[in-house]
Amino acid sequence: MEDSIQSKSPAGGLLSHGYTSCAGCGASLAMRYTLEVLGRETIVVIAAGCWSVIAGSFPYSALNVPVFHTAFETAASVAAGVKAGLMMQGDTDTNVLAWAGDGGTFDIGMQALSGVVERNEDMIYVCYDNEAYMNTGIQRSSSTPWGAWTTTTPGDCTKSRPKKNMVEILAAHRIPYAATASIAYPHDLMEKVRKAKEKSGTRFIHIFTPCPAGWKSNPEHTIRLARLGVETKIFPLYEVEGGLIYRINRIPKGIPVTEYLKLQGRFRHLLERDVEYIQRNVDIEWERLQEKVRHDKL
Ligand SMILES: Cc1ncc(C[n+]2csc(CCOP(=O)(O)OP(=O)(O)O)c2C)c(N)n1
Ligand SMILES: [Mg+2]
Repeated sequence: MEDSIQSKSPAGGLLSHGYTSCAGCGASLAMRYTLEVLGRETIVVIAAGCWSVIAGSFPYSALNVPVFHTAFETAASVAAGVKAGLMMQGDTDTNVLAWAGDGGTFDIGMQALSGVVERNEDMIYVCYDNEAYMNTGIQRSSSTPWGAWTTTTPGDCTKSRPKKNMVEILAAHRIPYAATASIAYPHDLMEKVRKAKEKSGTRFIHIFTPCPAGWKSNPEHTIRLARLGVETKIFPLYEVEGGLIYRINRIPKGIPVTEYLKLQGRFRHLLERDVEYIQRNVDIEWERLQEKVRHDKL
């Protein structure tokens, strides 16, 4: 099989060796797995963020597919324009992949993304979520979880609001396909990209990508954290068809959240009661997600 995780060079040659991420960067693996499935006939539109740097600066590129580097807030609208241009040329085969971080998706790119989804523009949009504006020095985003330290939520002023639920917002748009994925489960992630590739309209994949620099974690723990995120129920793996039909792809082991939190310096200051608060909220959100699955079966 040409496109397999075991390929010698990352993404079957579409992601070159020597890309300039930090050690243990989860977002790099997310791109690798995504391109493994989408293949060479893909144009990637990258919003300002870590991936603007990881891909390299012109005339060099670590990606062996065409890349359109664009402004922070415009991944979705530029991807829609690229798709329109391809259609004008009669090209219906090339995949258009919008690629943005959590800041470029949950915050500043939200309006463009909402417009694209409402018009059901034909593209795959991937948000690689490292839960802060990492490229500019670890500022809080609306994806940063409650209680986390960032440079704009320092000391006693750690994040006091919960993480925004982006998949729910897109489900409310009745998006044809939305899914969560984690780099610790590459087969599930790649299956979701494959599913998205086969569909048309706007398809959204939210990938959980730990960041050692911003999470103050050991680069060796990136995959462990990506796995613990899922197994603690903090970041469940699920998909939504048509904004209405929910499917959970993996039943989490229900590992206590403390196992996940204790590997990260950004949570070092948390007291026991804070950890209990996080656990309670995780359990409530998990119950809510299960309700949505049950509701479909009625
Ligand atoms: C309008 C605008 N505001 C601010 C910036 C500076 N900026 C570039 S990347 C970035 C953070 C990106 O965060 P995210 O989307 O989460 O990606 P990450 O850096 O974490 O990969 C910021 C604030 C910009 N390029 N344009
Ligand atoms: Mg980010």
